[in-house]
Amino acid sequence: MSSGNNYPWVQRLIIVLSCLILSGICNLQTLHAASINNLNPKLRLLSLIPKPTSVKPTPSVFKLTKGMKIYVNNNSDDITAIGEFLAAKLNPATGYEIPVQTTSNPPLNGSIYLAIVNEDPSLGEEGYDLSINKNNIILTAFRPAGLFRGIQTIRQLLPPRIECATVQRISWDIQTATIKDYPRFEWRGAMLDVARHFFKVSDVKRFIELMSYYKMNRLHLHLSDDQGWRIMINSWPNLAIHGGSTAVGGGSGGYYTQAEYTEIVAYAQAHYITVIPEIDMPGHTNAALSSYPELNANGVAPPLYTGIKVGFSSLTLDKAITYDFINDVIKEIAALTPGPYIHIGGDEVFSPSHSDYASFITRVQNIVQSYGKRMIGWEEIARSPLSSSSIAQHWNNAELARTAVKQGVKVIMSPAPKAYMDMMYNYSTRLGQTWAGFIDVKDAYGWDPVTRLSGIAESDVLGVEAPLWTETIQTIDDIEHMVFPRLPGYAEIGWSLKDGKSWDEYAVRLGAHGPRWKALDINYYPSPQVRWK
Ligand code: IFG
Repeated sequence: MSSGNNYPWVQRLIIVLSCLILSGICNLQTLHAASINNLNPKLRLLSLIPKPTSVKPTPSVFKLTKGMKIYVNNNSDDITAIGEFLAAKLNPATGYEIPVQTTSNPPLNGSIYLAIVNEDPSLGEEGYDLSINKNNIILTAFRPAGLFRGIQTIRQLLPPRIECATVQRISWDIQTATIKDYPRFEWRGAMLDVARHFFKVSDVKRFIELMSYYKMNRLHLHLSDDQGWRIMINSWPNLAIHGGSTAVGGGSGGYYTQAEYTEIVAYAQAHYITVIPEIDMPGHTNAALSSYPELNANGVAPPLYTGIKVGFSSLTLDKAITYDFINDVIKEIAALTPGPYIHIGGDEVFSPSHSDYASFITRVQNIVQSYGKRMIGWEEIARSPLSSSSIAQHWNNAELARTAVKQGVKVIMSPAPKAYMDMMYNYSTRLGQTWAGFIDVKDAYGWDPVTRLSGIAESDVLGVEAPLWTETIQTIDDIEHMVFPRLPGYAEIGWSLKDGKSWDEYAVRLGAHGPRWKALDINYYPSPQVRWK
């Protein structure tokens, strides 16, 4: 009887080869890991990014040891989850299985102790005190977010190979020190444009993971544009089904179901990052207009658009259905978004008159507020009277940013010539655009959100956000190439003290993060402006 079993030796060969390849990958990973510079404990302490408010080294080291424990001072779910987060970051490379336990006693030898203490409001929402002693580590904060930010510091104090996914046989030593740290600005963010090209949930989670390593706390998702509508709206399903079916270049596009959007929001929350959804309007709306003929002035739906022009589309401001559409969309997105913000775009729309545009923004602001959210818009919204609870995002027009501030509105600083991560680094960059100029690593670091524009005071600025527009960006590798090494600089601009900042000093610290990015398998641009360790 002929059977598929005529060549048992072939199957055996396949099994042997598979084992060799698999072990090879592990060995390769081990070889790869062995090439990662461990740096010495003191250098790691002096290479923290963002630079802490205050660091006082002391002359000893603490070592992670097998059998160590993580203790938390109260067993609330969020504090325990932070302990578990830290354990999950330490276990793979150490091979330890670090338990997280609750204790009300003082920290025990060899342990890491996480505690919420309510005596020190000066630490605010995200500040922390980190005391690294020869016998234990004590991390305290006023709020859970502060503990979470402090954990990122602990990670950076360990050898870079702590970020490897396989067991590394090295000493897990940390320079002893006392650190007091808290952010300068409350808004330290990045924007991912998932409309020009769509990125699946796991890519967005990776983006969140990498942002959180540098204490960023705001993820702005650009969910709709001319080329794509990326979130299901149950009352207008064709927005995603038709409007999400392509992308720049004509690819297959995609969209998040409401469950997937909820999954992204939850993952961000676990990293103490607030998600800000943007539905861009009235411009940048070809995907929506193409999905519903009735949204168009002439009742005819335009074709889907896969190019990269801007400014050609607009909702029909004098049609009642336009405001039913906006109300339904914002209602559903507000219900899915625990954060207090809804971004309504407002950029690059040229057909309506300034007064019609202003009336539109006023109506949209009322809709957003009716669902208990604060409206954010690109700075063009300053052409309309604004509630002081609304927020303007500066990108390209200083006058409009100042107009917003004059209305008592706070600004998020995203100056295109400094913060647009889709700008090429230099001539050699194979991805990105150049309309706002080149932004090399040094340019990305060398500016301040308050002095960037005249007429803007520190109290007017919520903080900084670095957008990654994706006309030319298609994969997570592309994202990582444009975001690293520039993102840590934005994170530092948002977190660290302004005084005493210098590129030369920062560049040395940044160079010491190359080994961490190798361990994290980040596809970073090895800029010649930095001396990589
Ligand atoms: N400007 C557009 C974006 C994007 C960008 C690319 C804003 C607010 C140019 N609007 O930036 O949609 O196309 O660099």
